Order: sequence, then C-alpha cells, then structure tokens
Amino acid sequence: MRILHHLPLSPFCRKVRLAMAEKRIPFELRTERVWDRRPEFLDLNPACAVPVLVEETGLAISDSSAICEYLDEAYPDLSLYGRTLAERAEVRRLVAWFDGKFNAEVTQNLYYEKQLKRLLGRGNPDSGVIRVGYANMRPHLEYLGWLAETRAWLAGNQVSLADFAAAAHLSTLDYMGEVDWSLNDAAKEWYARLKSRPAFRPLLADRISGMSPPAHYADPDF
Ligand SMILES: N[C@@H](CCC(=O)N[C@@H](CS)C(=O)NCC(=O)O)C(=O)O
Repeated sequence: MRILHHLPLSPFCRKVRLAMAEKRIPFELRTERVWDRRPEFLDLNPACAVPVLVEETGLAISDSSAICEYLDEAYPDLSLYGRTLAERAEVRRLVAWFDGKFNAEVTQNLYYEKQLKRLLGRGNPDSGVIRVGYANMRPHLEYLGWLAETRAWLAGNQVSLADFAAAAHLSTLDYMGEVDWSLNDAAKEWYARLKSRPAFRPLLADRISGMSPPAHYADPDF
C-alpha cells in the first residue's frame, strides 16, 4: 500500500492528504515523530521532515511541493493545478503564497512556536513571536477573503491546490483554536465550503492526544 509519513497537525502533510483524497488516490497514514530521528526515516528523507510519500514500488518522495507535482503527473485524471497556462501560474503563485509567505508570517509563529519547537528540542515558545503571528493573521485573512469574494475559488473558477494549501494551514491553526473567523466573513464562508468536501473529513476527524480542538473545528456549519 502507498504510505504517507506525516504528523497530524503539519500543514504540509495536510495539503498532501487533501490533494490525495480529492484525486481519490488511496493511501495509508503513518505518524512519524520526526524528533526521534529514526534511522529508517532518515534513509527515506535525510532532511528528517514530513511529509514523505512512499509508493508501492518503493519510490520515496519528500517535500510537499515535490509530492503534489509528482501526484499530478502520475495521476493526471483530475489536475489540481488548473487547465490553462494562466490558471496554472495562478495556482502555483498562491500555493507559494500560503506555503511560503503565510507559513513564515503566521503558521511558523503559532504552530511551530507553540507546538513543534518544543517537540524538536529547540527551546520554549517566545511570546513576542506568537504576538507577531496573531497580528500577521489579520491581513492574511483579509487577502484570502478578498480572493474568495472576487473568484469562485481562490485561484479561479475551479477548486485547486491553492485552496488546499490555504485550508491546510488554516485547519492546523483552527485545530489549535488560533483562528478568529469573525475577522472576515468571506474567508469563513470559503473555509466552510471546503470543510464540507468529502476530502476534508479525515482531517476533521483527527484528534491529537492531550490536545482537543475547539467545538467548531469539525463542524462544517460553524
Ligand atoms: N518544504 C517542506 C516543509 C516540511 C516541514 O517543514 N515539515 C515539518 C512539519 S510541518 C517537519 O517535519 N519539520 C521537522 C524539522 O524541522 O526538523 C514541505 O513542503 O514538505
């Protein structure tokens, strides 16, 4: 069976899970405690980071962008990158926006700082960094809301990897109770639409021991 090595709250793993579910590619999830630095996992990915996809052939692919591009080429029936050149460029721009800019300005300051940092043995959360994460969330939700208001989906008429990248980051933060959805109605409505897609169900069912999500986390009609 195809295996995705992951961490339940990792936004990069969540993006791949959403893409695979949307493309109806069956896979098994394996939680990888990257901080244990298992030699067998290091053999798969010397960077010791998740996600890593291992195909039935033994082919191992790490890095969520490399995985998503591979999946689109290997299983092209339903592309998550759009059809025309312009659509594909816009999808890639927005995936880079959320995995690059949003990640650096929001996700890292909240998810990494509050959760992953300690698990990786890199020190305690810094309250100044966390404050910056909350402040940065506002303009990002506004931009997302503007995209959602002016287009059917974030990158255009079709749902795409841009939506799944954005939703992956926000779902991680939402599980942690860090998203104030009252800040932007259009962003909230877009997220509700994504949450009601079948591909989202497994993410909404995730539970991490010792850390419960807020009641609205799994509710598509929140
Ligand atoms: N650019 C990578 C980033 C992956 C990444 O940052 N993974 C985190 C979990 S969210 C990780 O495994 N970190 C381990 C570490 O930093 O040592 C991707 O897109 O897959």
